[in-house]
Order: sequence, then C-alpha cells, then structure tokens
Amino acid sequence: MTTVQARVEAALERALPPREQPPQRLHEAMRYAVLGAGKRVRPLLAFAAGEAAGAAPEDLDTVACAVELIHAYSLVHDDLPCMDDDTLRRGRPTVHVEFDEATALLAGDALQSAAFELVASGTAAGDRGARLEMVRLLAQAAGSRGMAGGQAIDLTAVGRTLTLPELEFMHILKTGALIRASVTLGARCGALAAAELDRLDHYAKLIGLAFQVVDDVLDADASTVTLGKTAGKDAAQGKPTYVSVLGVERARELAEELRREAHEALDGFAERARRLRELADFIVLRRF
Ligand code: GRG
Repeated sequence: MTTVQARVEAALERALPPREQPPQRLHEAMRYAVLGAGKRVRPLLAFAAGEAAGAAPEDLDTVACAVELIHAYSLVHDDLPCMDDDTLRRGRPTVHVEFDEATALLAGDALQSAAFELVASGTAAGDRGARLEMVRLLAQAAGSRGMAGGQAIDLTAVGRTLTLPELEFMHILKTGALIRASVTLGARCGALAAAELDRLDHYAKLIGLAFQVVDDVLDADASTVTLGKTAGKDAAQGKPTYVSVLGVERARELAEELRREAHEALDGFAERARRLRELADFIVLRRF
C-alpha cells in the first residue's frame, strides 16, 4: 500500500498544474485539496484491479489519478457551506476555510475537468475507442446517475427516515459509483475476459457498500482526531445512516458479511487478486 500510495502521490504531483502557473491561487487550492493526505483508497483499488488484469503501471497511474481527482473535487464541494458546511478535512482546514468559497468551488470544478483531461490524453488501454469508453464510465460514475445523484438524494434525506433499500440506493450512487469505477477502470487497463470483469464489478459493488457502512460506524464511533474530519456529524445533522437504521452492532455485522461476499467474488482469481482481497479487509477493518 505504501509503495502504491507514494507512486500515486508523485503521479498526482505531476498531473496537477504547478502552483506558480497563473491563476496561482486556484492552482494552489487544487494542490492543497489533493496532495499530501488521504488514504488513496480509490487509486489503490485501481492498481489492485489492474494487477489482477496484468495492466502496465504507467497506464494505471492515469486512471488512479483520475479517480482520486474526482474524489478530491467531491470532498471540496461536499464541505462547502451550501452542502455539509464542514471546516475540517484530512486533518486540515477545508479548502473554502483555507482559501475562500469561490476558490473552493472553482478548484472542485477544475479538479473534475483535470480528471477527464487525464483519461482522454493518457495512454491507458491503448486505442482511442477504449479510452473513450473509460471517459464514458468515469462520467457516468461522477454524474447524476452516480456520485452527484447520490449527493442530491443525501441532501434531501436530512431529517427523514429512510428504509434500508433507500439508504442502499443512495450510497450505491454517492460512494459506490466511484469505487466501482476505480476497479473497472483499473481492470480495463489490462486484459480480462468479460466474465472476469463482471466478477470484479460484483466485488466492487460489495466493497463500495461496505466502505459506506464502515464510514457510518466510524462517524458514530471514532474521534475527530482519528478521522481527521468532524466526527458525529451524521447524528448531529439528523442524517439517516446504517447506524441510525440498523444500530452499530448490526451495521458492523453487515460490513463483515459484505467483506466475506467480496472475497467470494474473487474466487478463481487466485494470487492475481491478493491485493483486492487485502483492500476489502482494509476497507472493513480500518479505524479511520
Ligand atoms: C459534491 C458531487 C458531490 C459529491 C459529494 C463523496 C461525497 C459526495 C461526499 C463526501 C462525504 C462523505 C463523508 C461521504 C462518505 C464516504 C466518503 C466518500 C468518505 C471520504 O472518503 P475517504 O475516507 O477519504 O476515502 P480520504 O480523505 O481518505 O480520501
């Protein structure tokens, strides 16, 4: 994990515009939002899926950076006063606190554009047709039928009670779509049979959901210092979560069930999927 995280950090550093290039303040905010912190779960998943598919590391740099840039943009916008209104992210002041709201909005916009520029101009998956398909998959994951749509549902859910299927639908879009895209894009940098791609996609859906279940448990259970973001916000804001619907114990059991099913989805990949198995464990067993 440390090796891939360091590799991705260097690739992100190269992918982002230099801070001395005008408009400096915007570029500085983009770099502040992305560099130096974060677990890099999505890039790790892209690399692990790529490893299962025999992909070249240089191609994986491109898709790993692209999914992390989309993720970073979503965090910057999510923290804005018009959304979650948070002041702490990754153990530091949020982008609109460190800079200002307009700069944070633009930094998020520009990070999203940078992600697509990267995939469109990279060498990943060789030919142009395959690259175009990657752009389409990323757009779908980030858009109104993916992450942005999930966020819209989340905003309207505050103060309401959701059923378990409604909660699941929201999170499959909000968190799950980009996690799924991270696995799919990584896998598409290599060569897999259609049935194997389907199995990885199933794995990705399971860990995407597990990620959110664990996030809800940690929000209820861990401290602000450990998380590097404000803990206990879901309950304070009256947000429906896996913990509010199921209780902490049942939510933990659900995460464990999803971890087991994710391992099962990788049956048949043998040693090629070792890192994907390890990441399923990391996502469920993490403490931050
Ligand atoms: C604003 C379009 C738009 C979308 C925002 C993903 C999201 C949608 C909001 C983030 C809010 C949040 C806390 C979601 C729960 C799951 C999640 C994405 C947590 C943060 O991801 P980590 O734990 O963060 O991978 P790091 O900092 O490690 O990268």
